[in-house]
Amino acid sequence: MSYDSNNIFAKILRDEIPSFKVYEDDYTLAFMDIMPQAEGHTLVIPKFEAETLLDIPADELTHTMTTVQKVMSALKSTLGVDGVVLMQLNGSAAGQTVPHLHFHLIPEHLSKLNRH
Ligand code: DGP
Repeated sequence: MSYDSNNIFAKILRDEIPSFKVYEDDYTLAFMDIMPQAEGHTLVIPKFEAETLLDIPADELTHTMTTVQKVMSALKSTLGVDGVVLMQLNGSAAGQTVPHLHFHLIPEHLSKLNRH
């Protein structure tokens, strides 16, 4: 499938629309999700033009996962969260709404489990 360079995350990568960036390097960008499922909900994306996990070469994926690991570590230490959900959707049938590969990092607190 051909990559749509007008998708919203491509525009964020080109700084055509604003985002709250938390980490950036030559290969990846991490920024806050505009519709957070929890405080600190962060998205990590490769700069490589991939629509889904099936469209990214292994070396680019390695860079992306390295950033996922760094951001997860930062979320744990700065927010003091107890765990982080890593979520990644491929294709509209799976719920993917933005056609640029992205990883959701959703912080979780143990106290949430204790709420009845
Ligand atoms: P998904 O369903 O996995 O494709 O999730 C897409 C996520 O992207 C969703 O949680 C909301 C977020 N999102 C959509 N548009 C924007 C935007 O313009 N800016 C930011 N920061 N996040 C966005």
